[in-house]
Amino acid sequence: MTKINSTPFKDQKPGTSGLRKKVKHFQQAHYLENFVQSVFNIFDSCKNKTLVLGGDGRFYNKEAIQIILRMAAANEFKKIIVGQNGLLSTPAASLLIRKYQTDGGIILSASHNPGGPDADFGIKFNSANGGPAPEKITEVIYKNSLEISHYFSCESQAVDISKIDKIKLQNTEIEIIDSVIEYADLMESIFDFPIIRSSIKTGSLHLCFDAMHAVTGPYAKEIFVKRLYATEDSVINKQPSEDFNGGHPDPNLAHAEQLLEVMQSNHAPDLGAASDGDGDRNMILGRNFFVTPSDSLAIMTANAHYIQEYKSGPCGVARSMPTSRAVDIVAEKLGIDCYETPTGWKYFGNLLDANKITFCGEESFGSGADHIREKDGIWAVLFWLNLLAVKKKSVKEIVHNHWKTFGRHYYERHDFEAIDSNLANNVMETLNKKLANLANQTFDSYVVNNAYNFSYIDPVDNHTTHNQGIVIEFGTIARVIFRLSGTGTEGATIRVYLEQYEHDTELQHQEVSTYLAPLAKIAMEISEIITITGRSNASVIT
Ligand code: VG1
Ligand code: CO
Repeated sequence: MTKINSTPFKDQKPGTSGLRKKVKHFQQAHYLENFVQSVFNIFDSCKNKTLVLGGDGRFYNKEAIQIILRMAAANEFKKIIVGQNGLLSTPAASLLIRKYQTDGGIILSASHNPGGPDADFGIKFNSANGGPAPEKITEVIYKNSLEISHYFSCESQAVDISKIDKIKLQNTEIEIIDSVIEYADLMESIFDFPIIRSSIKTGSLHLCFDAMHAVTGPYAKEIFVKRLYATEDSVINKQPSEDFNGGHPDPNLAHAEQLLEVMQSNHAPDLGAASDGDGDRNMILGRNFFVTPSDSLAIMTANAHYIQEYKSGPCGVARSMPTSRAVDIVAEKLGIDCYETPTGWKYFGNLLDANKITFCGEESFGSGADHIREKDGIWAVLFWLNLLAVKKKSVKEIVHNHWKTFGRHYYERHDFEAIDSNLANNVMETLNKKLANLANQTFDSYVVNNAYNFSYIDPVDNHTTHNQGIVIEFGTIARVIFRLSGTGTEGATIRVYLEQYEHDTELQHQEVSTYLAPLAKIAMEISEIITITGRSNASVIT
């Protein structure tokens, strides 16, 4: 064991989902090591502690795993469970932590951000419940990172993680496992595979899943092709690659171009789906039809009883604050609680652990349930497949019927990316200053009834989180929300979320951006984004 002196980096505060920086930033001497030791230091002693370790396979994944293994051995961990070849999807990591009751896990991923030597890398710590470490832990990690004076490592050859094996590194046991089978088994225990399989076999259900050259490829092959008999070509871009084949592994209409083309073609399958770099996000498409993630959560909640596992309906649901209120209406009808949390999966953990919710979701293409403590891309796809197989309706029909029953929440997110941080902060400050005087002001035909900076008190442990985004409500009909992203690696990103409810069935089939244009105009006017940042258009609209 070697003790290596080091000095703190001041920028290791975990964001919405772990620490994310450019690869080159992580490659600075001691940078990764300092953060990892800051994580290890949350334990009084690492002896007898076990961890799960893996990542989405992006550039620097392999090197980082070797560094962390050497540090784990020097810190005298009892055991580290590593994904074969260093690969673990985020949902699979969550499953392994829970199944093997480890003391937590380290997931190397920058999720939907691009990969490669000039792109992004990230590291997340998950707690023993399998979920992203809650704020009270990330605050300790950050504090540790500011006080660190040394870390421990050891001399060793690279550990061969390409084969299923158990190896000793000093006194630490390293177990290399293939998570695909275990994850697929869990999915098979939740969903009705025989009914999906028979729909696929008889040709009444076709699927196209886009793994976006990211981590879900092997999982998708095992589940959709091997266990559900979908054709080989139903899974596209299935080979994980260090730079996601030069693409942006973000499952949305802007980045999943190939899938979009398939779903718009004459012979489009019934369900199109994609997942992100680390496999926790999902996009759901019907034939020539896009399902807004907020709607997906509402539809899952309304249709849960069609799935055997959820036949008695969810016990409660949760959504992140900027996620549309579509699920709230369903929850009200079902007579269950609906929680509104800050952005980021870490806020759902307590609610899931306390059995207050069964499903949760975010507008950012994330949905999940109580089977693990992360959002789960393939789970969401299987939910939809199972639903289609049981209901024998198209994706579009299911969504249209949902709107007819519950009304439609038109929804759009406008991202202004890579803005100078000072200017972005200026936008938020300007908004904050206006809040007190916004109530009762009228913008066109919209009247502000409430304007506030969102805070959250966790109903389980009363932990309070402030400054989670600015909300301007126009009654129950419309909202605009502004917040700064916590996952970017370049300048700041301002996210503007637009939501408007339409009960009139005649008006539920408009073009989204046309329908929301008046609201978008008001959002720009109130926030002064154009004047302050000089940007008149969003970089991405999802
Ligand atoms: C974004 C999304 C948020 C999500 C987070 C992590 O965060 O908006 O909903 O939980 O990414 O997703 P932000 O702070 O940039 O808005 V992932 O798939 O990166 O783990
Ligand atoms: Co992700």
